[in-house]
Amino acid sequence: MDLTTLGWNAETAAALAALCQPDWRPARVVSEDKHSVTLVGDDGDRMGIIPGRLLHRSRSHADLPKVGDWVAASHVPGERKSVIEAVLPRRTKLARKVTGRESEEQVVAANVDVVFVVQAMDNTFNARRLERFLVMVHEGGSRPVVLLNKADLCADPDRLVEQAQKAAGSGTVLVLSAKTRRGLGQLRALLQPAHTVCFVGSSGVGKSSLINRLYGETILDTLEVREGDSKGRHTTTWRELIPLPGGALVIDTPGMREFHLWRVDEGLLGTFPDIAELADGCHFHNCTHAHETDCAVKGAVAEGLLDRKRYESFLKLQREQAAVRTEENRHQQRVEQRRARQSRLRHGLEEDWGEE
Ligand SMILES: Nc1nc2c(ncn2[C@@H]2O[C@H](COP(=O)(O)OP(=O)(O)OP(=O)(O)O)[C@@H](O)[C@H]2O)c(=O)[nH]1
Ligand SMILES: [Mg+2]
Ligand SMILES: [Zn+2]
Repeated sequence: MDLTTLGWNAETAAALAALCQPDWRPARVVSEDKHSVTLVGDDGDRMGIIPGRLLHRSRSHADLPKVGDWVAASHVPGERKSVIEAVLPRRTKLARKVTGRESEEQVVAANVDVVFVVQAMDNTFNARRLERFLVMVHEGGSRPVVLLNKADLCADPDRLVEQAQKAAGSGTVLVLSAKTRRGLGQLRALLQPAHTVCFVGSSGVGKSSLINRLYGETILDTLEVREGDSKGRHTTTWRELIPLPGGALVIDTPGMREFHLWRVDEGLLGTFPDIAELADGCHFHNCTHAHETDCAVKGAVAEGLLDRKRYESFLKLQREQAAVRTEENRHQQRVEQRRARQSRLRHGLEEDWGEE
C-alpha cells in the first residue's frame, strides 16, 4: 500500500520524523469503534489498539485517534494489530461541542480537505442551520462546499439557492439530486486523488445516497425519511474513510441532531465576512454589534444593507460562542484545581517519606 494514495505527504512525514522513534510506523485511522480503531499502513489493514498510556496522556477525548487521523504505531509481533503510540498533529479537523454538562470538544473527522455540507431542498432546508455548519467547517480549517440535494423535490430551486449562496458567501453551492443524478458531474469535479472529503448534515438529507452515487454502486445503507416531517432515521451510525474509484477518500458521517459551536472565533468571521468588514466602521474596537451605539453593523441593518435575519443569526452564534467559552473556562478551572490538589497530595506524601 502506497501511503501517498491515503494523503501521506512531506508534512506528515516530517511530523513523524520529529518523534525520533524509528520503529514507529505511520498509519491512517479509517474507522472507529468504541475500544479500537482500524488503521491502514503500508502493509494494509490492522487493528489499532489505544493503549492506556495514550488515554492517560490525552488532555481530553478530542486528542484520541479519530477517523482521518495519521498516527504513529508499533506492530504487535505475529498479529495484525498495532499499538497507537501517538496521534500526529491534525492539519484540519471537524469538531463540535459534545452535548452534556461539561463543555467538551468532539472531533468528527481529521485531516479533511473539503467538507460537503448537505441540505435537502425540501421543507427541512434551513439557512441558519447551514450557517452553523459553515462556521464549524471554517473553524476547523477545511474548505466548505454546500450541496443542495433532492433538487427533484423542489419546485422553486432558485429561492433556496439564493439563500444558500448568501450563507456560503464566496463558497461553492451545488444543486444536486442523488435520485436523478443531477449535478453529479460537478460534484465529481471537486474530488481529487488522495484528498479527503467529508459529508455532514442532518439525518435524511441524502449524504449516504450521494456517496453511493459517487462510488457507482450501493456500498452504504440508506433509509426512507419519515413521512410527515421529512426527518431522517439516523441510518448511518459510524464514520469510515472510504476510497472512491477516482482516488479521493470520503468520510460519511451520521446525521447530526445538534451541532453546537466549539470555539469558533475565526469560523464566525469566516462565515460572516460581510459583518467582519462592516465592523471596521464601528466606533468601539471591541464592539459586539448587539447594544452599542455608533455601530456600523446595526447601521447597515437599519439601512437594509445587511439582511436582518442574517444579523440575528450572527448575534445568536456569537452569544453561543461566549457561553461555550465561559463553560470551557469553568471546566479548565476545575481541571487545574484537581491537578493542584493531586500535586499537593503527592508533595505532601513525598515530604512525609523524606522525613522517614
Ligand atoms: N427524492 C429524493 N430522495 C433522495 C435523494 N437523495 C436521497 N434521497 C432519499 O432520502 C432518504 C435518506 O437518504 P440517506 O442517504 O440515507 O440520508 P443520510 O443523509 O445518509 O441520512 P443519515 O445516515 O441518517 O444521516 C433515502 O430514502 C433516499 O433514497 C434525492 O436526491 N431525491
Ligand atoms: Mg447516511
Ligand atoms: Zn458594531
